Amino acid sequence: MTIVDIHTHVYPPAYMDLLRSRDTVPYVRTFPPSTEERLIILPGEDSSNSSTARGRPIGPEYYDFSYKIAFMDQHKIDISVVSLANPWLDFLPPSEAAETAMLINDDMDASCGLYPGRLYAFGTLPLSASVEEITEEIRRLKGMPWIRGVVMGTSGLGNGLDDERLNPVYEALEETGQTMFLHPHYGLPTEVYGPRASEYGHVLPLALGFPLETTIAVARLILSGVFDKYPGLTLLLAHSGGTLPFLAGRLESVIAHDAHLKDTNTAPKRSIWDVLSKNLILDAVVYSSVGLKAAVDVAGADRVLFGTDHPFFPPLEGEEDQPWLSVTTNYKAINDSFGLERGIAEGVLGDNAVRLLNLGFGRQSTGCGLEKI
Ligand code: 5CU
Repeated sequence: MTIVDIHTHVYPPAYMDLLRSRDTVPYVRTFPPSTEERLIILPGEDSSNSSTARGRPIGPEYYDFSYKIAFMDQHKIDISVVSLANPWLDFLPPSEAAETAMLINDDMDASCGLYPGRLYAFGTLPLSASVEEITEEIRRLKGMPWIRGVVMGTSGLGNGLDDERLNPVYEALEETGQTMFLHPHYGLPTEVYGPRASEYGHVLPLALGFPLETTIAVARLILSGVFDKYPGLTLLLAHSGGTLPFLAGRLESVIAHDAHLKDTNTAPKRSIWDVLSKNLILDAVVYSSVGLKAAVDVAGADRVLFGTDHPFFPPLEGEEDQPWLSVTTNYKAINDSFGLERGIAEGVLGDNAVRLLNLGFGRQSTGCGLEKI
């Protein structure tokens, strides 16, 4: 069995330099008297007075590829498809974006090459640059040995993913056969969390804001007809598609009842179920068999892929040497859901990723992740 982690992040050294040079979100700095570096990336987390709510500690597990490999070994992961973590290059001035994307992508590809067959990557796009520069980078990525697609947030060129100016980007992704890994960052407007939000740490924005952001972004893409126009476009959705598996029926029904869409003949031509089973791949980063079974129900057992979200959600203090709860929970959900149907479990754990992302076979697993739990 090959175990593949398709949702695993890194901030390569060139990106760390960028974060350390900044003093507005996103940035990395220390808060004396502590000498520990902290990473401040999420909208809203800059203003908290509490040190444990203000960003998160950042160490070499975020930027040193040898830590990624050690984490993989600890958790019996054979292959990882790494991606730059949020907020990618969204915040860069247009004049710096294209060059920085090339630097980061070259760095990612070369780092994967140091561990042949164990690391692949999703590239990063210079989304504040011109559309020509973005599509040029997509075509350049296609020629890189370890790159298998691109990671993207939900803001697109600034107006979201249903922006028609993105059509050349979708066209280039479809044409080059590269998967777009859609990942949240911006969440919901912070007011929805209320005046007591900071008392609740990161729970509301991460547990709910992230998946709802993804759900809305994909719904907008479907409504805009992007999948009618680009039927070969493939998106991998973070966190099992947010709440899309649960709400797909409602979305479909509301579309069918909308007089405006009917009058203007603008309803998407393909059903959501069809898009889910042909254009969307869901990760298995959902931490329960309830969510995982819903993901498999809507996308199909051959389109759900194991992931960890490493290095986010590390063990809390005192548990550093233990297997990561965030990982064992996802292994357990796979075992609880499909332990008796090994073909499905093996597909979700790695075979699907190998096939869909053309990973070839990594070194043989030293053990099945399920045996860990
Ligand atoms: O803990 C967090 O803030 C995050 C994040 O920003 N991005 C991510 O992918 N997971 C957790």
